[in-house]
Amino acid sequence: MPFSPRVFSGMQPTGNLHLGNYLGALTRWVEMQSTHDCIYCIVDLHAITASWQDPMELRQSIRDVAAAYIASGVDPKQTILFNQSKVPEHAELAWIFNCTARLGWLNRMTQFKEKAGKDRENASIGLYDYPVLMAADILVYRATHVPVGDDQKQHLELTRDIAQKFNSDYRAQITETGQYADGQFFPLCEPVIMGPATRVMSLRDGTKKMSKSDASDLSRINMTDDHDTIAKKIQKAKTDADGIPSETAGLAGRPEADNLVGIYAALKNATKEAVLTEFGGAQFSTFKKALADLAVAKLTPVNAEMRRLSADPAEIDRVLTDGADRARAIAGPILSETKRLVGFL
Ligand code: AQP
Repeated sequence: MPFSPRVFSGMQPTGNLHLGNYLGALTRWVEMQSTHDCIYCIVDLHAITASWQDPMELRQSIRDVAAAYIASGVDPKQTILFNQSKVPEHAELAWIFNCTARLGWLNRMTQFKEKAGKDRENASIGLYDYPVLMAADILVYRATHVPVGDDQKQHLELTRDIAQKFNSDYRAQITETGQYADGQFFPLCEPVIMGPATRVMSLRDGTKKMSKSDASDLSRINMTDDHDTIAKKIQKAKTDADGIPSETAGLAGRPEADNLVGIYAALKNATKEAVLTEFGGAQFSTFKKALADLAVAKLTPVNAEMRRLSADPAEIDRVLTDGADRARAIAGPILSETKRLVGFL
C-alpha cells in the first residue's frame, strides 16, 4: 500500500530561533501546509541532550518557539502543532529503534562529533542517541516528507536506514496480514531541502553554520531582534575586500559574500543569479543596506506577532495540548501496530 504523503518536522527549544531556522526550515514548513498534511513539533526531549536547561527557561522557550511557528505562518487549526514530551509514543518508539539501529551507524554521525567536541566522554547518552529519537519522531507518524536545513541530511539518511532495517527484520510479520503487501511498514522518508538558504552561515564566519549556541550574538539574526539590532548585525557582518560579483562563479571561495547573497535571495524568494544581476559591481556597503532593509521588512512583522502571541501563554498552552491530542490519535495506533509486529503482547 503506498503511503499517503505526510510531513513532519521539528525544532529544539534551546534558545531564540534565528534566520537559519527561519529560512532553512520554517518558510518551507509554511509552504507545505497548503499541499500536505503537516505535523510540526517543538522537540523538547531533544533540547536537554546537549546541555542542562534551566527548567523555567525551557518552559519559556517551548512557548516562544510555538509563538515563532505561529507568527511565521504555521496554522495550528490546519496543522498539528505540539511539544514532543506531551506525546510519549516518540520516546517509546525510540527504544524499539535503539534495538534496530547499529552502533556503527551512530558512530558516523557528524553532528554528535561536532557537538560533543573533545569532551566526548562527558557527552550525554541522549546526545549520542539523538538521531534515533529523531527517526522515531518522524516514523511514529509514518511521515513521508521532512523539510529541514542541509545540516540534517545525515540524520535523515539514518532514519531511512532504521526504517529499512525494521521493515526487513519484521518482513514476515509485516506481510502476514496482507495489509502491507509490499513489506513496507515504515516509509523511507524524503528530506525536503530546498532554496538558496538551506545552510545559512554565521555572520562572523562564513564557514560556520548560523547556530543558537554560538557564543557571539553578532553571528546570528534572532527572530526576536528589533530592527536596529538586525541592521547593526548586518552592517557588522564579515565580508571581504572585493565587491559584489556579477555571476555566481565570482562567489566561489568567498563564503561570507556567498552567505549574504544567499540570505538576500531567500528573503526575496529569488535566485542568487537574480540578486547578482541586480547588485553586480556594487560595494558591500550598498548591498548590506539593501539586505538590512529587506530583513527588517520581512522579520519585524513576524517579531511583532510573536510578541502579541507570547502575551497570552495560556492560549499557547491550549494550542499545544490540542495539538498533542491530535498527534497521539495518529501515533498511538502506529506504535501499537509496531509493538504487535515486534511480538509484544
Ligand atoms: N544555519 C542554518 N541554516 C539552515 N537551516 C538551519 N537549521 C538550523 N540551523 C540552520 C534548521 O532548523 C531546523 C531546526 O534546528 P534545531 O533548532 O532543531 O537544531 P539545530 O540544527 O541544532 O539548530 P542550531 O541553531 O544549530 O541549534 P543549537 O545551536 O542549539 O545546536 C532544522 O531543520 C535545521 O536543519
